[in-house]
Amino acid sequence: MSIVTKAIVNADAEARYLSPGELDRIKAFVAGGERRLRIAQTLSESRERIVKQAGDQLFQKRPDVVSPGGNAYGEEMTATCLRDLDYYLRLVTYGIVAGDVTPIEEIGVVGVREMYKSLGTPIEAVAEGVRAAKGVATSLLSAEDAQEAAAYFDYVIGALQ
Ligand SMILES: CCC1=C(C)/C(=C/C2=NC(=C\c3[nH]c(/C=C4\NC(=O)[C@H](C)[C@H]4CC)c(C)c3CCC(=O)O)/C(CCC(=O)O)=C2C)NC1=O
Repeated sequence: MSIVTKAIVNADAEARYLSPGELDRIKAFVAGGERRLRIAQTLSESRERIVKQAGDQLFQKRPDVVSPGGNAYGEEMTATCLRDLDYYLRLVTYGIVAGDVTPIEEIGVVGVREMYKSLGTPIEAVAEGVRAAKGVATSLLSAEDAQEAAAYFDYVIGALQ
């Protein structure tokens, strides 16, 4: 849900007009729209590079995950691991566009610990991979844009801890 939809749902639940505070937040959301779209566009266009470099950094830091017995060992499993990093990058772009972490939460965070536990995937290594993706992604952005994007990566990293 975007913050616009959220504000409308909340206001309608009480059959009231949007409050001045809600209108202010929507105003800020709209004013930042171009910036958020620009960030999402850069990250979408650079997704292959971001995922590749994040994967390289992760496997350098955590060679165990791609070694025999590791959860991402073997070509297919390594590809699945990189796919998960791509999933999280995609969800981060959703959050940035929506100006809200709810899409990330609903699609990729609810139940994620249990899921990785049942797969035998070391969740802290997934978090490490997302942290690496954040580093690569923010290096492609201006300082201001990087700060905005970082918040969504941080949300994912926090959820994976
Ligand atoms: C968009 C929301 C979404 C997410 C997040 C998601 C994750 C996800 N990752 C999975 C597997 C996996 N995920 C990994 C990932 C890793 N292993 C490691 O050691 C590394 C630390 C890490 C990469 C950073 C691996 C290797 C598997 C396959 C595990 C297996 O089949 O045994 C699976 C099991 C099914 C499958 O293989 O596709 C799911 C559902 N699926 C979704 O739809």
